[in-house]
Amino acid sequence: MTSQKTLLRALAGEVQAVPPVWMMRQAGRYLPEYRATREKAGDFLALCYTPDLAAEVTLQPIRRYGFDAAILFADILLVPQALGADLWFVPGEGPRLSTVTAQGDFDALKPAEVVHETLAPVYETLRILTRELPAETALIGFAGAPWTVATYMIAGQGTPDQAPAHALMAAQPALFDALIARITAATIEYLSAQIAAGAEVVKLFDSWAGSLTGAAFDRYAVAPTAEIIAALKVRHPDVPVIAFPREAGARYDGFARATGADCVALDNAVDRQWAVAHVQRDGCVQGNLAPSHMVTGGAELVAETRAVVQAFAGGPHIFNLGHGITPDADPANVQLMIDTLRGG
Ligand code: 1CP
Repeated sequence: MTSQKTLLRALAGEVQAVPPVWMMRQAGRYLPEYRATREKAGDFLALCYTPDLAAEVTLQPIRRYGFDAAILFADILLVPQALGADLWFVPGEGPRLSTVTAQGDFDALKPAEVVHETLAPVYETLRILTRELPAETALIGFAGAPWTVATYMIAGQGTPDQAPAHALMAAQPALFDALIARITAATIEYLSAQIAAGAEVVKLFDSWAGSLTGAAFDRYAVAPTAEIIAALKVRHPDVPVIAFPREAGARYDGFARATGADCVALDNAVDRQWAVAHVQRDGCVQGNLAPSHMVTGGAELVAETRAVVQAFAGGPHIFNLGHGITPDADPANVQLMIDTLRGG
């Protein structure tokens, strides 16, 4: 039976006159109601681990804009925490973690099977959402891809060039491979449990895939993603997977075929005509509108929204940004984008 959910239809390959729409980071600091709930929670991690509040912020952008999909409110760094890393957020700066740079650090990590002990509240958030979402809204679960999660576990924070992770890869390849394998196994556990709790689609965020080149891209962006998708497809063959190898450039070509992803999310650096010929030929694509338009708005936002829709109109397409919406975005611009999409 064809789903009434437009997002699931696009993921099944259907070409729709009006593409389904959602936004990366749609629950976030640009929304006053998010800031109010976050204040109530205390800090960011408390928000992630309090199911009622995490479900509330997931629902806020659905109520305000009627997006075609809701994305679970959580963070990719909950998996390292579930594996035993210390995790905290420095206000105004970002995440901090205890690091994995020596065999002893790795040996202290927990096995993949026990991540559910820490992540159980996330599954409860999904169960709440399955009850509270409108019937036409799809529910997306997610995790970080192993390479991106590893960059944080090795450096202990975000790093523009991921240099510490590249250094460990070169200096201690066996340790690096073991870490990727542990994250891969934990991610299979985590996403399987998200699906069991109600996620209808899952997305893998490989935000730092762009710093992998050549054989390293195959080994650490393609292979772990393919392994996770293959394992999920055994357990849940009907649940589509979106992969986001951000800034992969020419390596977007063939990524869906090499990994088994049902949809590939495009960052805003990808040329649209190129993507039609080299990525959309393999199936559904998502994304590409530059998040900066949500700050600047106006005629340019309208024109770019139409350009994205027109470029991808010949195949299955999910409208989205090329990366997350930023805290300085104007909520009115999001409405303008949606009116442009749905109103013509
Ligand atoms: O201050 C706040 O309120 C926290 C800001 C914030 C938010 C809203 C962080 C901290 N995480 C999140 C939620 C989040 N993170 C979601 C929720 C669903 C959504 O609405 O999209 C998702 C999918 C993520 C994924 C995530 N976290 C990624 C991958 C996607 C991407 O943006 O590239 C990454 C790299 C993270 C790590 C992270 N968490 C938070 C920050 C500030 C960062 C980035 C740190 C860095 O710059 O390296």
